[in-house]
Amino acid sequence: MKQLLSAFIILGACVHLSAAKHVDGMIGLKGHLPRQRDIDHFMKNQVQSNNFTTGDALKKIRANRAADIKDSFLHAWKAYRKYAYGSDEINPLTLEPVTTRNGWGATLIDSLDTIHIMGLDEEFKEATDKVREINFDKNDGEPSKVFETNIRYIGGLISAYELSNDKIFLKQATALADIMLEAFDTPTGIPWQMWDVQTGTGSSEAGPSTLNNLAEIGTYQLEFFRLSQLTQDPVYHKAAQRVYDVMLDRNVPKKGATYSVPGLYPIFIDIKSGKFLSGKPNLGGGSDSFYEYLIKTWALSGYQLQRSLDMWKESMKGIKKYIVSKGSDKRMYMGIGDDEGLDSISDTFTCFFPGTLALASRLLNDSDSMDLAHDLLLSSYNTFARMPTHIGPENFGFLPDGDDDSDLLATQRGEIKKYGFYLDRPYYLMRPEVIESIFYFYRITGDEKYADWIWEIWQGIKANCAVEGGFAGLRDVRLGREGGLIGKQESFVFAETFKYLYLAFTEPNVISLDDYVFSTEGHPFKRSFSFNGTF
Ligand code: DMJ
Repeated sequence: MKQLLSAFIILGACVHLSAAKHVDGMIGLKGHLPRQRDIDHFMKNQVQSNNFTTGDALKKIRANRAADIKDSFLHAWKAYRKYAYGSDEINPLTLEPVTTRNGWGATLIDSLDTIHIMGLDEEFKEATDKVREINFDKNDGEPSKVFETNIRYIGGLISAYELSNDKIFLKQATALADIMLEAFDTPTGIPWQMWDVQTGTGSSEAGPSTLNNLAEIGTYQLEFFRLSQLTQDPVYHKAAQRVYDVMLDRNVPKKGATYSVPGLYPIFIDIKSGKFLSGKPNLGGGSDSFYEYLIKTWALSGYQLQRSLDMWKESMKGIKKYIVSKGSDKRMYMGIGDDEGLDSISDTFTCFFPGTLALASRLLNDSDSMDLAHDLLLSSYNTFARMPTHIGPENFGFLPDGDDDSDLLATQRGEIKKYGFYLDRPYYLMRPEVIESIFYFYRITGDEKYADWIWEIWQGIKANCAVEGGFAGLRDVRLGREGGLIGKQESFVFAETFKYLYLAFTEPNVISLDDYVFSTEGHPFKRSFSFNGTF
């Protein structure tokens, strides 16, 4: 599928619109290119605050906190290094290596940029040598998720290259992306959900073989854009943009159908027809990073990918109207909804959204969105802050303001009264989303209060999740360690959870939001202000 395409000059007097549409995804939803004066306007909108509190005492506290988090990261890394080096994960309770994602070393690669940012030079050098040995042509023999391969491996390698400039990472990212492009060779160009590297066949995790979901078709645009830029080969960007072409071309919002609100997409899609199937729109698992990548891809491209911005704006209208809902505790929640009504259930995945919305509000200079982002941050943080462990559940429900609570169980009513929400799935898997959103608020406002929130959550994580093999999950965040531990430590613990924890206490110019865009897996990619539409 890989083919060489000559570079196109997109901007300028001799723009060839139809070619641009097919090659670069540069045409906006309504067929327009960004205007230079819009780009100039967005360039002025600084993301990070200029108002961070200074002073020696605070500096010392923050440095101690950063050092504490780094020590714990190192503790987990050393356990992985000792018992499971080069495998995808370590079971933090049994200390056994676990193969979950092709067996190429998901934790090794997902951790690289955090190791670099923390200044762990020896560990970085050793890990680099290990990366050199990986052969992506072979795997453990099991089909694996294309989405996860992209966000953890390709994203991790690109980011390691961004920070270290070591060409091995770009070489390996390209080698792997070339293999994964085969998974986009479908009747529509929308990728398979699962890909078997050995046999070169696609499948779905469950249900009909051509089933995929919104997040897993729409979370390539950032990595593939950056890879195209770095390699000067548009093939990756073109494949990722084609997903948008097809989903927009073949689906028209229609009342009474699964896709009824413009910009709010159902979760499930058939990759063969390119048609949406079912699954009420939401911002949680199965959908989340699709929306996240609209605004981030636009920002990463130096404001050139106008269609992504148009899609984001359209989605925002639907999100504000049908997904965001006031709870009985007067906090604003993110439910599951469309013009047929709202399900008042949410999950911790949705909690990435306040941070992304705050970022968008700074990029677009839109203070109304900042207010909403803050309201949503409060309910997200509350799911952690109200627990005795300072750690929130995987899934939670709320009662829309003014609704009758008679459908709820007595325990749920009791929890709503006590916490403002009830716990639906009470476990915790060291997920980063709440910390991530608070991190954005810290960097955007400069308000030390947010760093303190992160520190409080970190105290809960350290007290409840730290074990010999790293950091385990909790069965019940109400009970903490006493309620039982889960022997699972996903690679995102190293890529995201520890990165956001640490960056809340470094100097704010370390991986500034004005210089980098974080991928959904927490991998920073350099923003390209000079990008002119040409690879
Ligand atoms: C991460 O792998 C990514 O953030 C992904 O988009 C969904 N969430 C997990 C962590 O919870």
